[in-house]
Amino acid sequence: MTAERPIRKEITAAERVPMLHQLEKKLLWLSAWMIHNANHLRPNRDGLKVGGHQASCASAVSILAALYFEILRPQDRVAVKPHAGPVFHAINYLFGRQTRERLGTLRQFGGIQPYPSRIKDGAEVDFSTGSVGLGVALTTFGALVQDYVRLHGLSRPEIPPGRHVAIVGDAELDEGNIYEALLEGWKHDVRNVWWVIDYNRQSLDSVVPDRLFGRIEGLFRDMGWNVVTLKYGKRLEAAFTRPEGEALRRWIDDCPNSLYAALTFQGGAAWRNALLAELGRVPGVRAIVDPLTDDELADLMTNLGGHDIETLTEAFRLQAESGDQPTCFIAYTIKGMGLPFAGHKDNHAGLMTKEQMGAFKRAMDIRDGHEWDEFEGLPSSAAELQAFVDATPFAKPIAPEGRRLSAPFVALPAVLPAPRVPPGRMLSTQAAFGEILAEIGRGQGDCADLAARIVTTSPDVTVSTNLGPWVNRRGIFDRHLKNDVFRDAKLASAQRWGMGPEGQHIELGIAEQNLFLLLGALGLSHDLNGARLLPIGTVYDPFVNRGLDALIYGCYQDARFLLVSTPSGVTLAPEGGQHQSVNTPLIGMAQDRLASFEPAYADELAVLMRFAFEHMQKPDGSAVWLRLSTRALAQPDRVVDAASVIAGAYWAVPPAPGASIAIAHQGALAPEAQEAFAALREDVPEAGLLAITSPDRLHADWLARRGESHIARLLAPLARDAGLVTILDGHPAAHGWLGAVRGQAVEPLGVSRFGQAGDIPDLYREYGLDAEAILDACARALLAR
Ligand SMILES: Cc1ncc(C[n+]2csc(CCOP(=O)(O)OP(=O)(O)O)c2C)c(N)n1
Ligand SMILES: [Mg+2]
Repeated sequence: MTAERPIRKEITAAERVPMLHQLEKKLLWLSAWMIHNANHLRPNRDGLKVGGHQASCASAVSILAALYFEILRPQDRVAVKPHAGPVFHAINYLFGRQTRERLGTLRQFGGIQPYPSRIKDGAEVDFSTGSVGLGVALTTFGALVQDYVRLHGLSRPEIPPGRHVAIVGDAELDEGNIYEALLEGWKHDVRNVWWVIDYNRQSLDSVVPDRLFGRIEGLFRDMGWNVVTLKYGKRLEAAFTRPEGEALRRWIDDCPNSLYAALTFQGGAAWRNALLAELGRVPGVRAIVDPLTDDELADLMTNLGGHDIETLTEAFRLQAESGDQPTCFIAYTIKGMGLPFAGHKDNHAGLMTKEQMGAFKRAMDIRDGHEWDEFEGLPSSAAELQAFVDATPFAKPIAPEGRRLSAPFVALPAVLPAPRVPPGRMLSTQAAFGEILAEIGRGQGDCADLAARIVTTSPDVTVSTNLGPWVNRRGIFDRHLKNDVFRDAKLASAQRWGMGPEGQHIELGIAEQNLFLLLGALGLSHDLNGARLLPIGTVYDPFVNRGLDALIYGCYQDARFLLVSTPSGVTLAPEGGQHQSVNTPLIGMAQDRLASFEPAYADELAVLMRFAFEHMQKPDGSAVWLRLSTRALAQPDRVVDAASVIAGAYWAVPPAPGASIAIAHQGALAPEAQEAFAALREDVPEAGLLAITSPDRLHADWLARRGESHIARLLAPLARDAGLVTILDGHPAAHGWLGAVRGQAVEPLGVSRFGQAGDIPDLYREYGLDAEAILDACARALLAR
């Protein structure tokens, strides 16, 4: 009797290759099977195609196998191209971090998402992907944030710095945000990033893509990146070294995209015909081609770098050993490699038929009923393979709590230092924001912890959004110490901007998508670095739209940040229509995981900033958005009701019971509402004046609690048929819904057309925002009763 063979832990690189091959094969099977199962083996109740991307998965299995089972370390953080989601989950399954049951739930309600999702797929997902280009760029900002955390001494000492890796679909390189991120990464000397491009144009080097790729390669190099091109695998490289093998290389190099793809799809006989037609008279090529069967020839001709485990692991290892320069790997692949539609141009959404799947299953040696088995159909024993997987570096946990790290709560003062406002002082919310932040920036007393964890950022609007005084106190972050030349030369400037590793403001170029990607990365630092940051990003309100997809993406990842958008609305008057925002209050209401506010006064702002710092840290909290203004308002002398400001509204002047009308105002239009209210009161003394700080919070609370909601209680004293005149410097639909709370009629005032240059009196008149327009609306509301 032979005892069970002992499993050797230490095996050589050469011995590892066959094991990696087997795992690669398993990933190909499991990803295809997950998608097949979702489409063909679950009941379909609505007749819709379930979908999935077997070809995109097949394209990336070798790259992912090489990375996860050989190269990645626990501290590395990865963005997997969206359409390789099933491969990612199959990998976690082999690591024992995903269950067999869940593999069967791909694209099912409550199941595995089509594209890796932090909030829905759990702790193994480092970065969500789906909107192409964003996940790739996020790795650059993730690396920047890791640098920031380490240089500020906030990182966990037992966790070494990780590499930020993106597995990139080649089409993602068409997204402009990629190039914005490359430029910003260069400016900040971001290192420790790898982008591995799954270059599956299903062809090699027709003239156009080749020249295009030359360009892209050049772009990466210009930005200080190392570029490693993995075009051919070991077997083709070996063939090229044989006598006249260079002729074969030239032929493939020159083969147009479409022809290479078509031959890949057609298989060995077609390869032979094409080769013999052109190279049949080259004896060296005949010597390579003739001894091979059709299948062997097809294997050889499709032996590209991105499908060759040895080529991939060697290149990755070499690069990992040679330092932390950002590196782009261009890995040539075939879309659908190993599947019946390999190379077919229409294969992106293609699914194997039941018959094709049957044949594939037989070829993979999978027995009926064993489709989900971890190591079914592989030559090595399950025990050997599991031991191999368990001994890979990535199998070790990054920390006892798992991939999602824990980070303690940052202590906050009971109240934030509010600006000094002698009654009647004129102050805008934007100026107040600058003052509050600068005061926190002193880092005194109970603000010390808070000041240390705030990190600000702005896309070239730092000074014009009043971050200047904070930056003067806390400095600009730079990996390298740099002097302020103006200060050294004693040239007068209000901005004293020293730069160094201790700085707490990250200055960005003007691209707003980068702002939101950076806020996303900073806002995940507690999870990814185990160090909680309180990021604040400032931007002009209209240009939130310019970065909107990246903002939504940040929210989708559950990143925690404070967005301060200012100035806003037509109130910024002389700047004109492109700088005047209309739709942003509606975005604030509609965006999940983003609590949006628009305060009118400094005391409200101080309450909301404190709320934000707390809400950003709560497990059930979210990011926060404050829409501010440059219009200075006379500050009230009062003690504000913090809970109501946070809930979204309070009565500035409560109505008498049964009142027939109320005016509700938001943000910088408070004076117009107050003026109109004073006039209204002369005729209707029971009227009320409602100050709204957040239609978003009011609306969400109303949806959740209806009659018990904050707004329902606020409106309860008014008569059932009372009129509500509402006003904000933004789209009136933000308030239109208030009529549904208790069935009262609403006259919503606001802006629904592009703004234009002018002064406030002219613009408020033109857009119906002045006291007269409010009184007209009151008259209409009262008449309509
Ligand atoms: C911003 C965005 N636009 C469009 C899409 C729809 N879409 C999904 S995949 C895809 C092409 C992906 O090609 P590539 O990145 O090369 O991936 P692969 O070939 O590896 O499947 C497109 C346009 C998307 N997901 N995101
Ligand atoms: Mg592609």
